[in-house]
Amino acid sequence: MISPKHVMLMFTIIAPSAICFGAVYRVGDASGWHPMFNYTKWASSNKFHVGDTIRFEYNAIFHNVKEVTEPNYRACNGTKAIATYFSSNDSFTLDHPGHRYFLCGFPYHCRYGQKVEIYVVGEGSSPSPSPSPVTDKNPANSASSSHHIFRVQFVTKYLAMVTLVLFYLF
Ligand SMILES: [Cu+2]
Repeated sequence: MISPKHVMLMFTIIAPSAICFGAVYRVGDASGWHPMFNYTKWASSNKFHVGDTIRFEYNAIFHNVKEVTEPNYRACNGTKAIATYFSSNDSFTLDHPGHRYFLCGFPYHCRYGQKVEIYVVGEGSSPSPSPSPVTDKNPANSASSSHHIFRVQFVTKYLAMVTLVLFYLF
């Protein structure tokens, strides 16, 4: 039998978890990863937290992803990249706070806008609101749906765990 106490307990456990699970952002949303897109504007319209994931999707014949230092980002210099990725679907978990810099290493692509700076805020800084309201602003945005799927997966796993705990407690 489920008493109000049990319901309260479940909410106490679930409520904080709903805002802690990492969101998944497709870089450029529906536009993906290519030149002639304002990734600075895109990045500033999202708030990235430790634990979130960013995903670059592109045609590997025409593009790649290079993580670079800040000076090389400013200079669009991909020759001394920290790492280069070219799978056409590269995900990065934002595992620490701070700035990360990515660009496309194909000639002139960075100069035409194919570069993105990601600022990651720490877990401890300000109670993180769910980023969904931001991504939901654009209904044509495919990223919000994939992002949502991820969240649902996590919540489902978490619910299973909570059910197990409750089973042992009561
Ligand atoms: Cu490119």
